Amino acid sequence: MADCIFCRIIAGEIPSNKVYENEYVYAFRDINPQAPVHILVIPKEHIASVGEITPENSVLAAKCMEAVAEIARQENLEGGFRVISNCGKDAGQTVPHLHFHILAGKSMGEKLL
Ligand code: DGP
Repeated sequence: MADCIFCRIIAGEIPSNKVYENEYVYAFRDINPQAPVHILVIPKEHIASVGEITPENSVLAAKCMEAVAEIARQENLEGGFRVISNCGKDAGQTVPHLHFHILAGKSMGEKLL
């Protein structure tokens, strides 16, 4: 989508700090990190959010999860990491292109909020 920031990052029109890439997935460091390690994993095909995952496109969500595991190995996140996907207004989603935040590098405790 021409007006999607993350589609433009995938296309190389907006610079990003790439962490990982394969045929289906692109991953890069968040511009506004909220943990010492903060990586965004996105499908190369535009899907607006988790709420738009269907039987036809769910393989791309699975590819994102495979990439999360690969990135965790690559970035040596043996201490653990958190994966978050904000979906819609109440969750604070600001970019309407499916993305999974990988947060790591500090102890986050047991509570999610
Ligand atoms: P969310 O609130 O879940 O929609 O998170 C969107 C994230 O995307 C937010 O943490 C900041 C990040 N972000 C937005 N624009 C850019 C950008 O142009 N480059 C990078 N690297 N990250 C961005």
